[in-house]
Amino acid sequence: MKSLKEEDPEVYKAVVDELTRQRDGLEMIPSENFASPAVLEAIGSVLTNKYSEGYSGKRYYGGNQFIDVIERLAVERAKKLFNVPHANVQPYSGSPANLTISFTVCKPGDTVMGQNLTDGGHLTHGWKTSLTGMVFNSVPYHVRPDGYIDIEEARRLAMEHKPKLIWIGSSAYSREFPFEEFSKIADECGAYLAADISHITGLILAGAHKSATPYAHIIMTTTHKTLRGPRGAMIMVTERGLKKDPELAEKIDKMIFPGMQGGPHNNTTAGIAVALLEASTPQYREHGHQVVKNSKALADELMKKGIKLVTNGTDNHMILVDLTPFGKGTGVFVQDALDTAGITVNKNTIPNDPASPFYPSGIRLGTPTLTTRGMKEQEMREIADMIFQIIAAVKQYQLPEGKEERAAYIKKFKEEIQDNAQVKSTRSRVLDLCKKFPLYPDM
Ligand code: DSN
Repeated sequence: MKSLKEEDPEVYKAVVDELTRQRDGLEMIPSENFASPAVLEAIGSVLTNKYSEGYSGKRYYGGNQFIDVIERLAVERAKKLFNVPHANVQPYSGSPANLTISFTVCKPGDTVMGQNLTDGGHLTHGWKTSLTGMVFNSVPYHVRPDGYIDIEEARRLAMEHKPKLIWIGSSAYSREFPFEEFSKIADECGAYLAADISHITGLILAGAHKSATPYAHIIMTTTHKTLRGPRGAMIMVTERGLKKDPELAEKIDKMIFPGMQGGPHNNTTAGIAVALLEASTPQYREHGHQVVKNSKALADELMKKGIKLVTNGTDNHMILVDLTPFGKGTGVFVQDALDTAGITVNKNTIPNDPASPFYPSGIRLGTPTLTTRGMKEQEMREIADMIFQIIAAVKQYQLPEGKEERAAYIKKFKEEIQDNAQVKSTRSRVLDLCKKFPLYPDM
């Protein structure tokens, strides 16, 4: 039995390089986070060796006595923390979990409603290229011109199209989700309300965002975002869900296995259990509030410098920057220049984006990983300045209309940006800041 370094030096090197990249850069993709060493240990454990189709105490394979202990711990911790009567911790990730929910409460051809993808929604809430948009009749709702969810439009569409399932919760929305209003809409049209709280789970557990539990019938969360666990997901059924259908929990379980998946990823289940334990501490509560304070500080500083934000601010861990004042489709230039400077963000559509999802006019920023490293408001102000300097350094680049011309232009841009003095000086500022907030110092 050899170590990774001895067995496969190429993979080992890439892993070490990735650790260095994470250490020496500012990871600002709002859906990412740094799992604790305890979570990493659990997911790198021998639990990955075991098959355990079924659920605790009801498995199709022998030898599951310890896997049962782990899955029960994860389930009980989830039920307690989210105050729900049922939790399934086996979904491989958010997309299969959302497919599971859709196929549990809808039949092919039924109508589903979710926030439109280019208005900040998620693919699996009914977008045309996702199975949820191919199999079901998708009626999306949108955000208003001010960037907030258009609750009135959602109500009108729901009454007109009578969806079986309504989604609330999305991937690029920087304001508190109107769970209560959507709960009323779902009740009025007879739909199930599924809250996809993946992005804000950690904030909910910290008390920094309203909980979905009193309002939704079903809750889905991934476990690797603000929760800070391994890559995975959970589906929970609330008291309201059981009131609507007393068999809903069993139906979800059956749709996960055998409907959607085979053997659960037991190493992930253990990591989820650990992350949930960590999330029940006072330190985690403080951390969740700091994530939001940092996000607000970053947003305020960017706006002070004249940068436009969708909804003019944030209530959560995320900021959506509107780059249209610098030209349409400019997200790609800002993303790549920031990346070169060691600040990782993702280009993102903004509501009513004048360009396309591949060349959008915004970038999405987040504070979870920065907060996990221990950074506070002062560092956010410094980072806002770095982002501002980079935007200023690339604002002369404009996306050409023609496809071929575009490819050549971006290639040239990428070369030029390597030698850009502003990008280089920002890179050293990033390195200095990262050194002050070391990541995984014992690894
Ligand atoms: N890809 C995730 C995100 O970045 O928000 C959502 O699934």
